Amino acid sequence: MPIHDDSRVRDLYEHPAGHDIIDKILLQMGKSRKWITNPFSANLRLGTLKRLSSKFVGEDFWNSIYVLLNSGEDDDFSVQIQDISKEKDPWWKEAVFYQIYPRSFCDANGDGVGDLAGILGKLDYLQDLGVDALWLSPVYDSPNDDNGYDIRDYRAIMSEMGTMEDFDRLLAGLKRRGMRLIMDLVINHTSDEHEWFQKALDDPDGPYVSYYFLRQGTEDIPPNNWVSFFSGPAWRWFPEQKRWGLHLFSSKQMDLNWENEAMRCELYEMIRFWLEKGVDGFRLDVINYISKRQGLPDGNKAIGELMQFYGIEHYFYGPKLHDYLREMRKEAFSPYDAFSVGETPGIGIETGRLLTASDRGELDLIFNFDHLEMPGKVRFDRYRYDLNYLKEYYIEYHSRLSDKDWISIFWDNHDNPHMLSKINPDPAWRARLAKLLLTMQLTLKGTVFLFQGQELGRVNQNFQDISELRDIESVNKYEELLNAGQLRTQAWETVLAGSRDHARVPMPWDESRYGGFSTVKPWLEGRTEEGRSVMAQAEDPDSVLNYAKALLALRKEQQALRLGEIRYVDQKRNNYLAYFRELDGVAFFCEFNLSDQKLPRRKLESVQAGTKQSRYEYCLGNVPRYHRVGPDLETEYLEPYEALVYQIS
Ligand code: ISL
Ligand code: CA
Repeated sequence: MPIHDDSRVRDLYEHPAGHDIIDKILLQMGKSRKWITNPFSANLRLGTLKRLSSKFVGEDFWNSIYVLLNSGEDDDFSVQIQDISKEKDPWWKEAVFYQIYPRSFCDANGDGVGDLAGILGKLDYLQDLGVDALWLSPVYDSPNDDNGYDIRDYRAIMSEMGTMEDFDRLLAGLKRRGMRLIMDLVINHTSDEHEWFQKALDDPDGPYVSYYFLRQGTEDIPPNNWVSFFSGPAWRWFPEQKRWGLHLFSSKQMDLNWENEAMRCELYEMIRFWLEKGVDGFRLDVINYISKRQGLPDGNKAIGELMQFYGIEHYFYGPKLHDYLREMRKEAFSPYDAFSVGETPGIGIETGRLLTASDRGELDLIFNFDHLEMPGKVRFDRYRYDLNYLKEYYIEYHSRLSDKDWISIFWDNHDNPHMLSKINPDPAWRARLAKLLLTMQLTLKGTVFLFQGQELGRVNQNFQDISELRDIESVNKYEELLNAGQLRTQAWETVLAGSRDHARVPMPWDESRYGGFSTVKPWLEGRTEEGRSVMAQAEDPDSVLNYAKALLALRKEQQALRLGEIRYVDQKRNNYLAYFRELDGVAFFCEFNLSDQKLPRRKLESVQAGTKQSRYEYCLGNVPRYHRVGPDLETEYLEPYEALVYQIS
């Protein structure tokens, strides 16, 4: 249904993309959904709202939103596509993935950079931990302007990572252990050193020019006002060619033009090359950015200010996104029954469902990022994250899903400081909180993606100075803040709060000088902490590592924890999270204290509503005192950050 001035706010909120945009705006402003859902607002004509808000955002704001909403071709759930996965519960729904950031995992040849041979040497560790599949951040040939997210050659291995033989050995090692592998597919952009881009520069009339966005012009005015995620304009001037090239990320990451069919075909062929080798699927980098609005119009000012990036409304959910994804699935993924998880910054619940519903033939899963920061906050803010928000996020998310939807569950990745540190950096709670987060992650309903080191309860680093950071985003941002007139101390505070390098410091394997990661100074140094290494934790029965193993083993044993329905109880109670997971008569009860204070506990009967069984058997918890069955469970308090899992019979 088209959205126009005569539509009501209610209509807008019923439109999938409209819903997500409103949610995003509210989130960004730190406002509650009640702003929109109360009957007065819901009934408001958009034309009226436009008039009322014109003073703040200008008329253009609403026109930009209309364009965005009315350009999607299939924005409803009625489109049902061929190519439905045959299985009702494919393997990836039950899997626990483990993300490896290869530069920082293990360095086998002593040059300070992690490599494939290093990963190969740790496969027993990973199998023993109990994960089912690995996701490798990029290991392709790259000049490493953005640590491999700038690919020079999709079919070659980065020299620092090793060789194709190392890769084949790694894949074989995984298969032998019954584990799977997904790779990182970065196809929104390539390195400027990629052969295609080089050819585009060399031959201004040749076929490769339209593989990218290269626009003729003059040096003083870029083609539009879009900005890069890594600071500055999204356009780079090529003086020899007198052309501007679009790059949403670093100036060495040139955006590919997906309108070009030949380019798309080459990508699909490359995907098949890896699937032929036997990889099980891909994580697709910023895949929702691949379709840019025709003509690349200027970004709306109000939207730009609100979202902090100009131009975003023209590509975060572009007009041909669904078409491209379907084509790619058909041409490359389906023939191999390969798995896909899209990294989709800015995509909300409803648009996410459109991208992943099992009968739409697009992606299998996405990463939705709305839970990583509290409403009104961005990654570079320093604040305490309230776990009650995480709870509300999942209650809402799960309530919106149908049988055709499935979601991913993750707290950490290579682009974010650790969730644990945001919630409570006090070292006294570190191990307990790490265990609580793992317990939630492994018992909520969805596919789990762990990030390396989560099993150790890793936290943010106390980097001292910008010279210690390596990430291009951090380095550019610091520069940008100084140029904008901030003091060094101020700029540093900001960068330190949000730097992606917190997640990228090397894994600590043992207690030696460089943590057993390498024999020499690593490419990015973290502080060594006594007793936190894999080796030390393996020996400590109460360690986060051993807890993680027990939890993974429990999940592996219990189908109800993987596929079971989720039913939240006592939802309104602050600082308290509780839910049942149920499948074929097997039930689990998970209970959490989300605060650092003791929480008076309800009698179990009061939360049992709807469950006939009554015997609660303790399975696991992060406070060692509930090793009992039956009425003893009715202890009066939950300890700070306590997490408990019971089986009910
Ligand atoms: O860190 C961010 C920039 O502010 C995120 O928005 C991040 O860039 C975004 O989630 C996309 O991330 C992915 O693509 C980037 C790469 O740098 C990230 O490491 C990758 O995960 C460009 O390829
Ligand atoms: Ca190395």
